[in-house]
Amino acid sequence: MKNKGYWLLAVAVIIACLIGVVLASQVNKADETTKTDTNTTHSDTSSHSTSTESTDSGDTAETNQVNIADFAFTPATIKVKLGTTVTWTNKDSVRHDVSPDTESEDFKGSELLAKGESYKFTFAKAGTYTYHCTPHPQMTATVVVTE
Ligand SMILES: [Cu+2]
Repeated sequence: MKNKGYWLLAVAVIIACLIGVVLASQVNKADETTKTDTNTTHSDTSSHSTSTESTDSGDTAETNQVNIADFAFTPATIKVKLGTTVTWTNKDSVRHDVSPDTESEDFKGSELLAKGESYKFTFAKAGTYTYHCTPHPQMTATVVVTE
């Protein structure tokens, strides 16, 4: 009698597991479809916004002034002529720096800049220089130096 009870229990557990697996797979499928749906709408809106951004002012600004504010370098990409001195000014109360992804004589990084402090560097060699902020590596930007 006891054995029968165990068997029933075992069968019930197996059935419950199977139902669980079937339900889970259905839920996953439903999730995947909703995910792909939202993805397509997201990519739609993002492509729209990027196109409006590029028509407004362009992602690349021809300026030698870069503001560091709200945890971002603005403009993120600047284009300057050879021999230009670029000035970065920190407007955040948090300290930031200008740290070249590849440190060299062509682009030397700054110390940490407190609020209101500036860093100047004169580019003497053409090239595309990417840089970031050491304490906040998600802050990235680019200087394009043309002949
Ligand atoms: Cu920073």
